[in-house]
Amino acid sequence: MHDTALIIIDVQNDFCPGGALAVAGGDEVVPLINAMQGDFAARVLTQDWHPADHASFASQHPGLAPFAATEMAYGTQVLWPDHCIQGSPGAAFHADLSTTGADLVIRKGFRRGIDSYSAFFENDKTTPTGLEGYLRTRGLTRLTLVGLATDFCVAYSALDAARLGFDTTVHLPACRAIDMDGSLAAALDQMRAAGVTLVS
Ligand code: VGL
Ligand code: ZN
Repeated sequence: MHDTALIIIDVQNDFCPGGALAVAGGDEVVPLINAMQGDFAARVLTQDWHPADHASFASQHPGLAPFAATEMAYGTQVLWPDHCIQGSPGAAFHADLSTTGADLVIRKGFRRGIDSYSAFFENDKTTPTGLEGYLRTRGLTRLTLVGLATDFCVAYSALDAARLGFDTTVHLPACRAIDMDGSLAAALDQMRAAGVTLVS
């Protein structure tokens, strides 16, 4: 698979059991992802990387609680518990995730006023992370996505990848979801409709 990159989304302590925004079974993806890494021409890690006063944190919105939705300049935003604060242990990759073979680490969500679920664009859907150019200049036209969380950062990344014309697969056994208010089912439907291959 000389043209296929493995995109490993946000396998960080805060998304694993015991973390600030724990995803059920989040740590279970680690051995699966480690076993997959050698099968790809490139490995890209993403890392959610927020300033302590990030606008996606409910703590920045007096009167609003985590998991409530609010309107931002760029659209509806779910408010989260404080998580993945730059340099904190929660923002570190899971200790057992193999990172030595990574070709690239993309950090996202580092601007205070805007969240970034997707590995390609911030939540305004226009500010790029640079990942598209990196993949294109390396001739990586096919992508397999794994990691956390299926219904947020994995889905947003897969939908952008498909829209950009990458041949996009999500390998669901190596993903886990937050799944609030039907968000997992909705994300799976959207990905299918966008032509993303879902492996289960
Ligand atoms: C994520 C919510 C907030 C994710 C990141 O990685 O799916 N979800 N920040
Ligand atoms: Zn985040």
